[in-house]
Amino acid sequence: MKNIKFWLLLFGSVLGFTGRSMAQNPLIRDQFTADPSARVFGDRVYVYPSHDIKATPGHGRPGWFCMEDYHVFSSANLTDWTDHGMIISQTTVPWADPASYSMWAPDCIFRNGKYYMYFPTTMKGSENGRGFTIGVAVADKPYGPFIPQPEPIKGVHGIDPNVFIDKDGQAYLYWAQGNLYAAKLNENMLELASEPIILAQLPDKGLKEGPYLFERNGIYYLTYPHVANKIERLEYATGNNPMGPFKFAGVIMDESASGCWTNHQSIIQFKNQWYLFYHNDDLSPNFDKNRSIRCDSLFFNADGTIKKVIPTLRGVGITKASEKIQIDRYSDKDSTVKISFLDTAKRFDGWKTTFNNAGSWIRYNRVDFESKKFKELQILANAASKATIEVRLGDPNGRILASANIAEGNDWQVIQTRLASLPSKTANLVIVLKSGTGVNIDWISFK
Ligand code: FUB
Repeated sequence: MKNIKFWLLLFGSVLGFTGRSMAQNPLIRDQFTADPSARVFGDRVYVYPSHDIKATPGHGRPGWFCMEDYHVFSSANLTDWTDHGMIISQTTVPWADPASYSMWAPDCIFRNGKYYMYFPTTMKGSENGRGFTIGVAVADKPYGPFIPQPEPIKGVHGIDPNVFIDKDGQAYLYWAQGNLYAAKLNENMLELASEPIILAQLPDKGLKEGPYLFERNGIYYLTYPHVANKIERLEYATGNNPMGPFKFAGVIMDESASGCWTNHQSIIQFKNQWYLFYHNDDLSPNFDKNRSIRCDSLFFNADGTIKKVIPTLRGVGITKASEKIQIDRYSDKDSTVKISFLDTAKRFDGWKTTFNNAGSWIRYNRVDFESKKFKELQILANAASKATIEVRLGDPNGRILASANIAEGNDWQVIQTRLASLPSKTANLVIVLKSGTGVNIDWISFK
């Protein structure tokens, strides 16, 4: 068994697998992912998330987080994501309990030609999977193969490791155990170089975890999820030193509207834009321990404070007009348009959009027409009554690009219709129900 895992790890890290991943939220649609730690390495963004799975009898604790390994994902454009496969498993870390299913939020950083991945889990022999500690695995490439160190980092007890290297080369390790902790790291990145301190002057009530520190224009931003009310929201505090003191500065993202109890963030700048990576329970709305990672743009005010990020389904990527455009990952819609799973028993299949009222609309931004001479619109749809759908440019009264008639029937049909006009470059599309009712759309596409 150990050998099979080893070859899978090596095979995955060398070849890279492309899973179903999209230019919208959630980013990954063929497995559960959480706690995204995003990093810019070279000209790509790498995301190191937790990998939620469902506990099964004898494997993990039912009703609780269950994670046995890590995958890493990368993208050059935040649209097309490559799943590089499994990079660390609980069965290949010498000191870890191979059956604890508690490989929680990780992080990864580059130094002196090596990639250091930090991850929390429980030790062999620990009682009931309690008592997290943090280990390191080292690789020559951001996607592995990662070789775990024989022992965890001495003197660290907790979860959610995060590493920051300051301009002077000093590295710091942050982690959580009810409170947020920090210590300097040795040059070798494998040992503490100072006694851990508790990062004070944050809100003193309510669980805080998931520290993630970054620096911008001399300000050190300590970001963290905090249970200020009933579930976690993302907050930040600022200081002028990586070890603090940090002063509470505001909320980055409010509590999830869906009620997902946890959230967990990382913030990066990529090609002159700042991004917030976080998670929600998109693919598992009834069990918030099977989460999915997301990404939205983040902006600063002139004084360096962070503008609150409103979570979106549209996310940050560009969608090509020739692809299946999943309009259920909309930018805006009127309140009568409903989104639901195509099949609640197969949620990884995705969602559909339902229109019931003439005039109702949904907008999907940033579709790239690649200056191509598309001739036809295709729509995968079904309808409770004969209906007409229009695709317009920019707003519900914008220029008509195409108009499609959908016959009555439960079966999904691909409707093809000639285009009336065509945008030349990136456009925002508005899909409007002209007449009819009970119209479901899976996707639209230009040919
Ligand atoms: O994913 C397990 C735990 O949930 C993480 O370590 C926390 O940050 C929370 O997201």
